[in-house]
Amino acid sequence: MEESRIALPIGSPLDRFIKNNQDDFKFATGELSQLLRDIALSGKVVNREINKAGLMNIAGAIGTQNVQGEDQQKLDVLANIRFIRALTKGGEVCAIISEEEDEIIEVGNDTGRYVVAIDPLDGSSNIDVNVSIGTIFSIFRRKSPLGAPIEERDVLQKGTEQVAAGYVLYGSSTMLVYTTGAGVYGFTYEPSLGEYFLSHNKMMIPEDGKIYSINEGSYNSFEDSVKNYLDYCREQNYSGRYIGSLVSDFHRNLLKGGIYIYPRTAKAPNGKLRLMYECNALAFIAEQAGGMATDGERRILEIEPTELHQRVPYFVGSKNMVEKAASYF
Ligand code: P6P
Repeated sequence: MEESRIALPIGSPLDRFIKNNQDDFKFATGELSQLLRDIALSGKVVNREINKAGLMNIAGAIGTQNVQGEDQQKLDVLANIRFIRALTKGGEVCAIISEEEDEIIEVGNDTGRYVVAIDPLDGSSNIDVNVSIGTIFSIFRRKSPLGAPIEERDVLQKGTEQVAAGYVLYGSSTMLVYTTGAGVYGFTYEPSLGEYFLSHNKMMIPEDGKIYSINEGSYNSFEDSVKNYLDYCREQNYSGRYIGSLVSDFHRNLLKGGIYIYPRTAKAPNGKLRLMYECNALAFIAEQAGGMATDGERRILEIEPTELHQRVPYFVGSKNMVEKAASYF
């Protein structure tokens, strides 16, 4: 096999890619570069800590619960600290909302023009069993004037107001996938060089797929519309693939085609996933890649948030599959 087929040319490093595509970001390129650099750097640090979790006493729960009432894992707390510290030091952010924090974090940068909504480490209960996990982030512009106190309208913004969004996937390789509204780009981290390199240019999700991701253990409490769609998936001989880590399931479906569903259940009457720092970001990515994201009836990006940790039912992935699922509502 000639060398070129196994030694693929290395893609652009992240910084150079952002500079080369500056027209894609309607605000100052330097601000986006700094924001993505802060997130990318935190991703490198968290990646290192995840890779050593088995060797250092940082796996497992720490005995506290977050605002969601979920047991906090040591790496949840560590990742939360890393991202908040990096975004604060970067100077571009004025406020952060995080899955791990009850309230809005005002970072004290009065000149910061951006607000970041983040799930520092989604799927963290999988850390102890060495299953891939991820960080999910959304970036908004603040609405209130620079220097003025942070207002609720700065953080509770519809998904359509996102200026950028993405995720870091700590998998067999660590990847940063993001969009600024001009397509979806995937960067693979090369630890030996400490750089992310473009590996997936202009990612597009297949319009159709044969993979559905849902926790069928909750089948008995699903609405009939969801049960009817699952019956359809079985009739079509689709494959059920559910890692229990949203970013991993989403990323596989983005590459191969598929649908991820977290519907209303008895335990989660409004669904489990959070609008502000899980659903909006992946909905933005999905739509930019030609896919769709709804709560079964409404476009996710159009949902007006009413509270920081609001949950919504979630259907995201290949356009034709999400439309088919929605046809049962
Ligand atoms: P369940 C992880 O806690 C998470 O937020 C997603 O990453 C994942 O898809 C889902 O919840 C798993 O939830 O109820 O199926 O265990």
